[in-house]
Amino acid sequence: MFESITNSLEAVLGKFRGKGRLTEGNIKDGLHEVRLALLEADVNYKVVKNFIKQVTERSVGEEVIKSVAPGQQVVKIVHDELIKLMGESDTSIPFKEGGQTVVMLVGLQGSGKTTTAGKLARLMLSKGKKPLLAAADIQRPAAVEQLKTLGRQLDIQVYFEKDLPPTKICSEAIKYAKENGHDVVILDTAGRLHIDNELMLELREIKDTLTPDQIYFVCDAMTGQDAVNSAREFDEQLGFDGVILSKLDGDTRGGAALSIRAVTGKPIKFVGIGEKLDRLEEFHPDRMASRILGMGDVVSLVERAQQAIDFEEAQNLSRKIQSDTLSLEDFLMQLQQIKKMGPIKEIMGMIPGLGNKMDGLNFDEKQLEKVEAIIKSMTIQERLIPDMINGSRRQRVAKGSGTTVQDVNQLLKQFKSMKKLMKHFKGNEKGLKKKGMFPGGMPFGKGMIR
Ligand SMILES: Nc1nc2c(ncn2[C@@H]2O[C@H](COP(=O)(O)OP(=O)(O)O)[C@@H](O)[C@H]2O)c(=O)[nH]1
Ligand SMILES: [Mg+2]
Repeated sequence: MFESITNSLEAVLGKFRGKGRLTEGNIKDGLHEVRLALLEADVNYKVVKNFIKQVTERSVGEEVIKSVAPGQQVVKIVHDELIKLMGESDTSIPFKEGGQTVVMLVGLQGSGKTTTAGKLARLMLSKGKKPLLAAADIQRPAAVEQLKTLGRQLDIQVYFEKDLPPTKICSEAIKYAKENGHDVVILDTAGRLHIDNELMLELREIKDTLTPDQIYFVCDAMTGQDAVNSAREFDEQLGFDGVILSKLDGDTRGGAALSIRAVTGKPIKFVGIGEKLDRLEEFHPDRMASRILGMGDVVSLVERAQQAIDFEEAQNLSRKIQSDTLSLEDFLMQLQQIKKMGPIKEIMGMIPGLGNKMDGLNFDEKQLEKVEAIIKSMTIQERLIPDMINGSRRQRVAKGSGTTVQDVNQLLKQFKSMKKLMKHFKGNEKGLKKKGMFPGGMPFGKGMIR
């Protein structure tokens, strides 16, 4: 999902992240590239124009927060504006108290209406509803059979009557629902390859006769701007309450997801992410923005870091690393700051590129506590000059921290190799800074946060 837009935005924003200082000039250059990336993703050009304007205003105007690198801040602004673009999350289906809630699905042929009808019915079933599906697409002979097959899979009834016009099928279905205790009726209507008068007349007749409670426009995310244009047409000619974006699993560019709300003013309620009936998800703009930026959840990470990490202290540390005077005391402080950010596993999961590789890995929080206990059992002098911790001192520290001498040995060894690693980076300070998640490239142990 979104591979291509993610790759291009990642490249552009990566350049921002490397920058120590932002000027109006380099913000403009960078955002020019963001603009190209969005256009390439088939985002509506008016939407792009407005988007860049918003981001520029905020980036140039925003006061630089002390504890976050300026480049990170731009990423956060782009992220926030992406969310705004997709609007407030609105995934509710307003069900009527008593009586039948009628949901009508409309859209072009092949956009995914029938599949979505099945998915919605399944979802409603899981919410304790008793849905009825109505097969009102008599345009394609196979369409009724397709819906019936889905109904059988779900054990949900499908209403159809031969030789009746679509409006009549729908009204009969609602009548049947009333008589048989169905509280929701989902109307699966016909589409055409293109919008034409005949289709609109048919849909308007159903709408005017039955006044459905909700009309959802189903469109194929993979068709990008075409989907957005047909959404606009349907909204103007028929009107609808929300969008269901199907085939997002095959969408590498994200253009429809990003523009449809801004163009129609209607929320995306659900997204289809596969052919199977359980592949329907609620649409959450914030999660979508993170996915599009391909950053795990770098934004929450920055937010947490803002809260937990003291910038002055971080700079101080960075200086110490560079002058090779990092002590176990500093290390302890780092550990405590990381702990403030939350459970390690959660933090790791937010790191771009690491997130999904974390499944199955078992992070032992206790290990961190052990390390903390060991360092706390050392005297200040020992923390500052670890080399002085000889055999008997190791025994004392182990006893004091409730660990073993092996544990103490291991920590001291790890600390030593970590320092060696940093010394190696010292000659290549730029590299370290670039790798660093935080100002000054503060490393968290052995390549833990990069
Ligand atoms: N990959 C994928 N395929 C989908 C999704 N939704 C629908 N499809 C496929 O798109 C094709 C057209 O769907 P259909 O429901 O018949 O569209 P309709 O003509 O609007 O009723 C079918 O082959 C579906 O399996 C989705 O979310 N992901
Ligand atoms: Mg269909």
